[in-house]
Amino acid sequence: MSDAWKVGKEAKKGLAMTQEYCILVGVISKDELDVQVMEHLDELEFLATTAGAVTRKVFTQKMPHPNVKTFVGTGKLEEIRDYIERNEDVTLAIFDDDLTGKQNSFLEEILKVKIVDRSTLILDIFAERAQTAQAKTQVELAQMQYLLPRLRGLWTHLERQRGGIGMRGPGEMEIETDRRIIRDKIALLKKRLEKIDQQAQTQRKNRGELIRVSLVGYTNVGKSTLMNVLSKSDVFAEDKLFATLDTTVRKVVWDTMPFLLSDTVGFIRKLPHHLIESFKSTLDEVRESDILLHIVDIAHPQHDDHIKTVQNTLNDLGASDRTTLMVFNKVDLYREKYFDDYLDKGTKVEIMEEIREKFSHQYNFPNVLISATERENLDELKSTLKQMIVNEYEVRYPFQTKIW
Ligand SMILES: Nc1nc2c(ncn2[C@@H]2O[C@H](COP(=O)(O)OP(=O)(O)OP(=O)(O)O)[C@@H](O)[C@H]2O)c(=O)[nH]1
Ligand SMILES: [Mg+2]
Repeated sequence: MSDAWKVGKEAKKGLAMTQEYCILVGVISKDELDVQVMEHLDELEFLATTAGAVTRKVFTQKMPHPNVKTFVGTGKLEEIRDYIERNEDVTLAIFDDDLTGKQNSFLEEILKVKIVDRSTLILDIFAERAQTAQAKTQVELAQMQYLLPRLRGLWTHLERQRGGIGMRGPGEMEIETDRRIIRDKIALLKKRLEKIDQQAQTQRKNRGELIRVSLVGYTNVGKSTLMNVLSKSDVFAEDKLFATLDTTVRKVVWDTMPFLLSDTVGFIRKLPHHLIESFKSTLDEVRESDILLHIVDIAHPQHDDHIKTVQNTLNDLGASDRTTLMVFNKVDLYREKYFDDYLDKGTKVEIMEEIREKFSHQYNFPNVLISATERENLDELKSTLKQMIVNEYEVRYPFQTKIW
């Protein structure tokens, strides 16, 4: 039977997901290495894939900073326009840096395709992934706040489309009206969030005096996978960015020791500022944790950069002083990528020990190397974490020998 005969949910879903094809555009500044930029653009491509678009071509240009009007130089813009004209299936151009309203409408006029910047793309993915009222409200708030300062530039474009002359007066007025609508909406969303936050706060208080452990880290490093392994739960994990948006908290009991384990949204480079702001309440779980498990994808070539991004974000949240265990995950993938068949087992073990040693010097935290999917070295992770939790309980309840 052909697909056209399928009715109901499945068919509808298929129709909604008509394949979009895109190009990516990035500017390389002087102090960035080419390989670094290519990896950043790989990440942008991964974001595009997560949002459902297939990347046709990547354009880069070396310049000190993006052009205020055209983003890339005029020659490069011509090249991009030519490409888009020759490839009719391309309907979307994604830019690696944030665009002003003006740049956005100018580029749209020249390239005649949908223009999306990095923040908009991330916000779009977040909007699609948001499940709870809290996440939905947070994303909408961030979207509105992102839009507000860009409104004028976007409007100029609309005015021109309508003929311009004679439109300036009403146009201005409409910008003001739109601004007011957006400001009102922002105020409303903030109020709604406050209410949700209060409920969440009460919930957190009701959880009593258990030690709280949070999984933090860059997106797609395996936080949810580890959450499932450690708490035997069923949290959504997927090889896409931002699989998790809402915080999940589970009570875990090891032997007789109870604690709370939470999994939360992953971090990423250049995470839109408004998004961090509006996700602050979701991230309260991190801020109020006693122990952080900082998960790192050791097989990712940019893992050092990822660690820095996570540390900076934790710093912004005021959670950088927390007791931390660094968990280097995906060692199986690391071996697959970097070890050749001729290495004997002993050498492999030695290399992994050296890496671990290097990390211990580089970061002032204890660490373990594991594979969450292959369940490798989980005993060491568990016993190290358990000891850390016991220590926290002892600090909190110094006069009790065993509080659980
Ligand atoms: N090879 C390998 N893959 C892993 C390992 N741990 C997780 N993965 C895979 O990595 C992908 C991302 O895992 P998630 O658990 O969704 O990652 P996350 O950190 O929760 O991601 P976000 O919620 O998107 O921030 C999935 O496809 C997992 O199967 C591991 O130890 N080895
Ligand atoms: Mg996750």
